[in-house]
Amino acid sequence: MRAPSDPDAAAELPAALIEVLKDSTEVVALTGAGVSAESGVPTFRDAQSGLWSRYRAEDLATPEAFRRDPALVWNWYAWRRSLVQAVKPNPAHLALAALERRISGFQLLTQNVDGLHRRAGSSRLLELHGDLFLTLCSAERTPVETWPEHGDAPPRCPRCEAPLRPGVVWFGETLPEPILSSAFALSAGCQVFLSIGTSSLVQPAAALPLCALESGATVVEINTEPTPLSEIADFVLNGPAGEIVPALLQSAWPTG
Ligand code: BV8
Repeated sequence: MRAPSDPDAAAELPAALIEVLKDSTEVVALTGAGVSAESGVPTFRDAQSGLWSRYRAEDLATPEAFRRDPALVWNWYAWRRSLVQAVKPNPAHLALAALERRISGFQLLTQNVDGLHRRAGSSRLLELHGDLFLTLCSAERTPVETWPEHGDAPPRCPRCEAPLRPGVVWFGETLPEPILSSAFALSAGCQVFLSIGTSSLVQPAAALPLCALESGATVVEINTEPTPLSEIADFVLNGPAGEIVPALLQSAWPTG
């Protein structure tokens, strides 16, 4: 099913989808960079801007890049933190936070590290790839809240002097176990799985909708472009998450 993007997105939603959603309480949503695009946060697929335009995100988000040039990688994350601090959650983030208040069995999984779901009010949230605003000692892997600023990039751990690193999961690093197994258990046990604003390319997150599908859930994809998931999802809603997610909330779960 495809609902073309439309100013009145609610009117375009397939009636069969609303029928399924309105009686569903066990709902899992997986979001990717596309859910933050309308807040002004560039997606991983977008070419990077300004002085970062000559780098590909996936080449910087690796332990190898950090080993090779820790200052470059530290400054890239500092740039991303300042960019995210200057923007705000968009209607898609806010609708997902409202959905959590309306159905007790709603659970949000995000690949994003920008913290915008939390700022929108989501709390039943698993951040699969970590958090831009968490800083770790690269040796101890423990959180570091404050550190003496000597102008170093990256700054040093106040406890052991090792370089500090962002608290995110880099390509080639494993996702934190309790979070990953919970994400698969939730996906296997849900009635509806919403895949929102993700290219469905990065593993193991991209396996979550397949796990839901194999367990009999209705899988809905919301994206402005087709992805590898589009061919197997039960419903594909083509359009911006900032329009479609609030329309889904209004049509399927209208009251709080
Ligand atoms: C791991 C944190 C064990 C850092 C990120 C199996 C097969 C093949 C490869 C692998 C595999 N298993 C592991 C790998 C390697 C790798 C991987 O998946 N590579 C890919 C590229 C093939 N995975 C890993 O390394 C993972 N670790 O599995 O450990 C292991 C290790 C090595 C080998 C084997 C096993 C760790 C992955 C986590 C990496 N960290 N982020 C940081 O942010 O700096 S991933 C990062 O990129 C994001 O978090 C995000 O997950 C991903 C980008 O994906 P999206 O979020 O989907 O964003 P993207 O830009 O791609 O797409 C945006 C979408 O939105 C588009 O579809 C667009 O159309 C849409 N859109 C745009 N605007 C809108 C919109 N939709 C709706 N509305 C709009 N307005």
